[in-house]
Amino acid sequence: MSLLHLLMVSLCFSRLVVLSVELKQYKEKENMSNGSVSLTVSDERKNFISYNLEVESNDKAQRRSNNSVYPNVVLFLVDDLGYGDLGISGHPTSRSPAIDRLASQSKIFTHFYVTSPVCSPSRASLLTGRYQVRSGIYPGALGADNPRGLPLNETTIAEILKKKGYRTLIVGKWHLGVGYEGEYLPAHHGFDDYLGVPYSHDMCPCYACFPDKPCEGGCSTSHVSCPLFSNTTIIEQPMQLQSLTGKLVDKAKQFLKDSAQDDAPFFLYMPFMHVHHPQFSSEEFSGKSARGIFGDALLELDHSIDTILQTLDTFDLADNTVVWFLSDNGPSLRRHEGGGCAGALRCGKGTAWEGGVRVPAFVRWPGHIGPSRTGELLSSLEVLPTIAALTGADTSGLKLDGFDASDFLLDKTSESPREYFAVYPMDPSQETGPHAVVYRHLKAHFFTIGDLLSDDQNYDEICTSRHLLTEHNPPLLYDLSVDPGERWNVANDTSFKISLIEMTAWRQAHMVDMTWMPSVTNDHDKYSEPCCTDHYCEPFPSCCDCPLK
Ligand SMILES: *[C@@H]1O[C@H](CO)[C@@H](O)[C@H](O)[C@H]1NC(C)=O
Ligand SMILES: *[C@@H]1O[C@H](CO)[C@@H](O)[C@H](O)[C@H]1NC(C)=O
Ligand SMILES: *[C@@H]1O[C@H](CO)[C@@H](O)[C@H](O)[C@H]1NC(C)=O
Ligand SMILES: *[C@@H]1O[C@H](CO)[C@@H](O)[C@H](O)[C@H]1NC(C)=O
Ligand SMILES: *[C@@H]1O[C@H](CO)[C@@H](O)[C@H](O)[C@H]1NC(C)=O
Ligand SMILES: *[C@@H]1O[C@H](CO)[C@@H](O)[C@H](O)[C@H]1NC(C)=O
Ligand SMILES: [Ca+2]
Repeated sequence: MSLLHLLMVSLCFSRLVVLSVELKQYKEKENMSNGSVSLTVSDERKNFISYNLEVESNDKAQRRSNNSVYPNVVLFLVDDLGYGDLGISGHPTSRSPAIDRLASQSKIFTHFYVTSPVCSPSRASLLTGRYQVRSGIYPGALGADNPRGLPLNETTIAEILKKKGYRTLIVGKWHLGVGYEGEYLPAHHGFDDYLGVPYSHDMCPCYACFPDKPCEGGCSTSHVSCPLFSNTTIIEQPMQLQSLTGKLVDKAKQFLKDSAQDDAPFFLYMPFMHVHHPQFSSEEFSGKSARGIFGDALLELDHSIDTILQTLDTFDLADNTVVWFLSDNGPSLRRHEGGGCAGALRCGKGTAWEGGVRVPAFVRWPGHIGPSRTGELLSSLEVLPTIAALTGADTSGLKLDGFDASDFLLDKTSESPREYFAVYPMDPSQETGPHAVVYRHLKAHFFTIGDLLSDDQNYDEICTSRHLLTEHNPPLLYDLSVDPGERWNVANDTSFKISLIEMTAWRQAHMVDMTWMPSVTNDHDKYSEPCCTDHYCEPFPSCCDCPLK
C-alpha cells in the first residue's frame, strides 16, 4: 500500500467519523433522548395542527398519537424528463403550467441527483433509500423478458408507510420486475393496489401513440404486447396508450376520494409513462403544443398532475399532503426532437455526466415547507428517510444510503445533511465503483464512458458510445457552481487540491462500505414475459394478446 493510499484511507475514515458525529448531533437536535418531540405548526385552513411524535424508548421508533395529524404522501416520478424540459427550466417551447405552479409552491432543489442514468436502478434507489448495487438492480434496466426483480427482502417506502397504517397505491410504470408468477409486482413490495404497465412502453410493439399519428419507431417487436395490470392481473394486452393516462388518473382520483372519506392516511406513488420514448397522448393533447410530440406528451403529463392536485384541493387534503416531484433520469438524447432536453447540463440519459443524473426535483407541503429554491446537494436516496421522519415511520434495522433531510425541508437548518454523492454509471462494476463523486459544488470523474442513449450523433463526442471506458488519474474535476455544464477541468487548480484528495478518499471508503448483490438484470427467459393467455402459447408473442376485459 503506497503512502498516499494510506493517507487517503486514514483521511477517509476520519471523514466518516466526522460524518457520523454530525449525524448524531443532527438527530439529537430532535430531542429524541427525552422520548418525545412536540411541534406546533400554523396552517392556513385549520389554524392549528398539533403534531406529536412519540418515540419508543427501546428502539427509538417513532409513533404518532391518536389525534395527531400526520402527512399523506404523493410522489410524482416522471420518466426521462430532462433538467431543461419544464417551463420553469426555461425551455422556450415547453408548456407545463401545473407543474410550474406546483414548483412555485415548493422547495425547489437545483442540485438533486438520482442514483442511475436509467430507469430500474434509479427506481430501486428511490423506493429503498439504497444504492442499486445493494439490491442487484444493475447493469442497465430490467427487460420485458427478465424473470427477476427487486429482491423481496428490500424494504420500500410503501412498506414502511403501510406498517404505519397508510393506504398505498401505485399507478403507472413500476419497472422493478414482474416474475414468472407476478412475484415481483408492487403487491409484494408494500402496495395495496396497482394499475399500470410494469416496464417501459418501448419494450413491446408500438401500436398507436397519437390519434391519426404513428408512433416514432424503435419499439421492440419481439416481445409480448404491453400488459396493463390491475394489481396482479392483466386486464388489457395490448395496453392502449391513448387511453392509458386517463385510466391511471381516474384510479388515483378514486383512491384520494376514498382515503379522504375514510379519513385514512395514504401514499400515492405515480410513476408516469410520460415522457419516455415513444411519445404519446390522447386526442385532447395531440397536436396542441408548440414542441411537437414531446410537447404534447408533456401537456398530457401536466394535465394529469393538475387533476391530482385539484383532487387534493377538492377533498381538503392539500395542506396535509407532502407532494414530491422528480424525474428518474436524464433525457434520451438519441430520440432527437422526440426526446427530452438536459438544458445547461452535459450529455443525457445513460451517462454519469450531469445531464444523465441531475434532475428537476421539488417538494411541497403547504404551511410547513416554505416555497424557496436551494442549491444544496440532495438526492433521491433522501426520499425514504425523509418521508419516514415526516410520518414517524420506522426505519430501524435498515441499512440506508440516504439521509433524513426533514430538518432541511422544514427550514430548521439551512444545510443539507448530504455532503457527498457517489455517481454510478448505467453499467456499474465492483472494480470501477462509482465513476464520479460530487462533493458540495465539486464533481470529480474517475472514469468516463459515453452511451448510445446520449446519442451517437451528439456534437459532444464524449457523450457518445464511441467514448469507451476511460480512467482519469488525476480525475477530471469540475466546479459545478460556475460550470454546471462540466466544460472546464480544474483538476490543476491548487485551491481544489485538498478537496480532490478528500473526494478520492471518500470514494475509497464508500467502495469499502458498499455491498454488491449479484446482478439480477441480465437474465432472460421469454416464458417469463407477462402473458394474459398462456406463457407457452403459439405463435409467441402475439398469442399472448387478450381481448379487452
Ligand atoms: C429541544 O430542546 C431544546 C432545549 O430544551 C429547545 O430549546 C428546542 O426548541 C427543542 N427542539 C425541539 C425540536 O423541540
Ligand atoms: C421531556 O418530557 C417530559 C414529559 O415526558 C416533558 O414534561 C418535558 O417538557 C420534556 N422536555 C423537553 C426538553 O422536551
Ligand atoms: C389511542 O387509541 C386507543 C384505542 O382507541 C386507546 O386505547 C389509547 O388510549 C389512545 N391513546 C391516546 C394517546 O389517546
Ligand atoms: C436479501 O437476501 C440476500 C440473499 O440472501 C442477501 O444477500 C441480502 O443481504 C438481503 N438483503 C437485505 C436488505 O436484507
Ligand atoms: C393485490 O394482490 C395481493 C396479492 O395477491 C392481494 O393480497 C391484495 O389483496 C390485492 N389487492 C387488491 C386491492 O385486490
Ligand atoms: C494539468 O497539468 C498537467 C501537468 O502539467 C498537464 O499535463 C495537464 O494537461 C493539465 N490539465 C489541465 C486540465 O490543464
Ligand atoms: Ca427513465
